[in-house]
Amino acid sequence: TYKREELMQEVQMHMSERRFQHVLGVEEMAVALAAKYGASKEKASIAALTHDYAKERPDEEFELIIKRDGYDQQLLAYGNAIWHGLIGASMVQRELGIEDEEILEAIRLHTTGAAAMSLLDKIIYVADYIEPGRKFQGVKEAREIALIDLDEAVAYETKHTLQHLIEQEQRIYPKTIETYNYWVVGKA
Ligand code: DGI
Ligand code: FE
Ligand code: FE
Ligand code: FE
Repeated sequence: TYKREELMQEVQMHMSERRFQHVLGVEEMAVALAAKYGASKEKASIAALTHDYAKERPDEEFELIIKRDGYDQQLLAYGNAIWHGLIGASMVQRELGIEDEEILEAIRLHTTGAAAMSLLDKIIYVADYIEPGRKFQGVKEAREIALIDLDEAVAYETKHTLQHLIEQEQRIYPKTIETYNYWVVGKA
């Protein structure tokens, strides 16, 4: 196998028990979606287990990396919500030794999505939204759609997340808008 137990332990050490339970829920959902849509279950498992690996790192650590490693300095205007996947993927690579580019890309895109998403990217993006522990208005409908049409589930999640962010007057990351334009408005 791919040392799932070791990976789980490593991830568990870096987060609260509550968040770890979320990660296990995402894994369960991602593996189920991989089976349904014909993706690698092993890659789905690894990406799911590591997608929020960096979520509890201090802001100062992300800020240092953004300034040091040639990231777009506009990133400094955002926060952990945007940093933990995009920059977290590089921590997963360096600290957990995961070199599979498909897995790293799924981690990078798991919060914002993108216009161009691989099957694995979509699976992690959607699994994160509908894992069994999630409880919010609309999650039941999102789960139903995900079993029928993965692209529709990407669109549903994107639209509802953006609506929620706008209601809260949160700063919208350009990639989030790119995802909305492509998957909700139309594949122009
Ligand atoms: O890490 P999780 O809580 O499991 O979920 P996530 O990584 O999908 O999302 C983390 C947060 O990021 C969530 O509250 C929604 C938010 N988010 C998504 N797109 C944007 C965003 N926040 C801002 N400010 N801007 C965005 O474009
Ligand atoms: Fe996340
Ligand atoms: Fe998400
Ligand atoms: Fe998550």
